Amino acid sequence: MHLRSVRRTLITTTALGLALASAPAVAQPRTAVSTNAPVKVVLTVQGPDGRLFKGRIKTKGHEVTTATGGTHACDGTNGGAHPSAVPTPTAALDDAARKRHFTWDGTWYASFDDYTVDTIKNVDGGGVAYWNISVNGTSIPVGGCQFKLNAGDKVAFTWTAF
Ligand code: B12
Repeated sequence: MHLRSVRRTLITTTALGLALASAPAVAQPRTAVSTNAPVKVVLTVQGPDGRLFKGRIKTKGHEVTTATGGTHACDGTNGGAHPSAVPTPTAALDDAARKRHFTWDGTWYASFDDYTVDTIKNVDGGGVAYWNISVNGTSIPVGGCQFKLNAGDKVAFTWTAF
């Protein structure tokens, strides 16, 4: 009786082990993956005396070069904001500048791993204002190379008095 019980337990355990080993892998839930595929956004540059630029720009995160700040990544990985490259506001400005042949300049701050955008089309803050960066009407809480853009976003660089 005792032997039969042990054998039954062994058979059940083996069968269970085999069933688990051959069970199909449990499907992983799909999570939103950040990609650096190009997105189209609407970029506006609003200066002190009116609009300096408005257009639809195809953009992705990329390395940028400024006269004052040098060459650095501007793809959302700045400051560890995103684990992989994504489109960003400052990269969108850079794409617009290259495609529509205007200039911008920015200072690199290693402490933030980001630029401040200081001059667009040779317009600076003149000590009384700065270039505010907003996306869909909201001022972004991080630098322009750290914020992730999505397709259709409205990106604005607005000359704003302190
Ligand atoms: C004052 C200030 C500003 C001033 C700086 C000029 C001035 N007249 O003083 C102005 C108004 C220009 C400014 C702008 C912005 N700022 Co600011 N600012 C500050 C603040 C309150 C104090 C900085 C300071 O004086 N430190 C003391 C001095 C001695 O140290 P410092 O290193 O020399 O300071 C310089 C830098 O901080 C730099 N700076 C200021 N803001 C930013 C933002 C970025 C992204 C970078 C790279 C550098 C930078 O300007 C300072 C003066 O030269 C900090 C908050 C804080 N408590 O640190 C936020 C702060 C640095 N700013 C911040 C942000 C997000 C911005 C903007 C991107 C906001 C926006 N949506 O437009 C813009 C920059 C836009 C652009 N053109 O690129 C964030 C940065 C967060 C991050 N991880 O990137 C902070 C930390 C506020 C926050 N959200 O918590 N800012």
